[in-house]
Amino acid sequence: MTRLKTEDISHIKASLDKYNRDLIVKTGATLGQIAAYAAETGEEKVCRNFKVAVIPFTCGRGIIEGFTQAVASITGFLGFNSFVTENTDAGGVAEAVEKGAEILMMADDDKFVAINRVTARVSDNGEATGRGYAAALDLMAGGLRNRNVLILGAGPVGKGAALALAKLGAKISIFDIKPRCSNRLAEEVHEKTGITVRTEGNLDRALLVNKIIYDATPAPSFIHKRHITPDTFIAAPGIPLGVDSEALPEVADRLLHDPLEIGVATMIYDVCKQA
Ligand code: PYL
Repeated sequence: MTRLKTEDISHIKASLDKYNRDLIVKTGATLGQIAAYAAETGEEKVCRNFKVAVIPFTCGRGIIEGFTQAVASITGFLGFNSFVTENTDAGGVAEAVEKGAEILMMADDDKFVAINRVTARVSDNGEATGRGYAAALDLMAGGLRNRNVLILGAGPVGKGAALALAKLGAKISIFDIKPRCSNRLAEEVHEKTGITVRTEGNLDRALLVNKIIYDATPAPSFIHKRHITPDTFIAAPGIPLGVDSEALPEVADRLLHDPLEIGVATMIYDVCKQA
């Protein structure tokens, strides 16, 4: 998971309304409806009485200016009473509990989690992002059952995507720059779902053959104009964007891409949905 920069997220709060309208045009669903679909619940079954605290963590490479504020703006946009704690780290956790927050959200360099203190539900950003984008791609492409989907990247997001896409009935192939990682993910998907997943060895060929592409890699600008056709759909969670600047105009209206929104929305619905 590439570490976000302030400039990747500083626009989020001001652009959530436009981002949501863009999602409706592309998928027919709002950010909340996509999160509900990914969390396998209904918007009406998500408890918005829970208070959300987002806690800055200074460990490792430290605070990303604007990160906790961006997260709180997304959960606030979805109707949750949300705040960023004044204190960081352990002090921030204590402050969150003292201020009556049931939902705690925090990120160090390796993990970004949402925790429901009341129900003990936990959601991890990597897996939730993978599942949230799979749900959005299913809606944007008009259903993925029995359709070929190429997953690029066998990390936490790619794994979340593969398991979610298998559940949606897609015919999955996986490419990772390390073939052993592709093979390991294919084995894990088969063990957990019984579905056989193909592995791809040649990236360029895979991009030319597949029309539905899920870019779960941290690589920039490797999807080129020659890979794009009018039937191409791309899900591209996170930063940087794998689609290069020449290809972007060719697929912009069939591309899902954001630094945080769908992942955070899926996380908060995961931990606030009624049993
Ligand atoms: C969770 C994001 C999604 C993509 N990359 C992940 C990332 O940037 N992780 C690091 C987050 C650090 C946050 C910092 C703070 O401001 O609290 N500890």
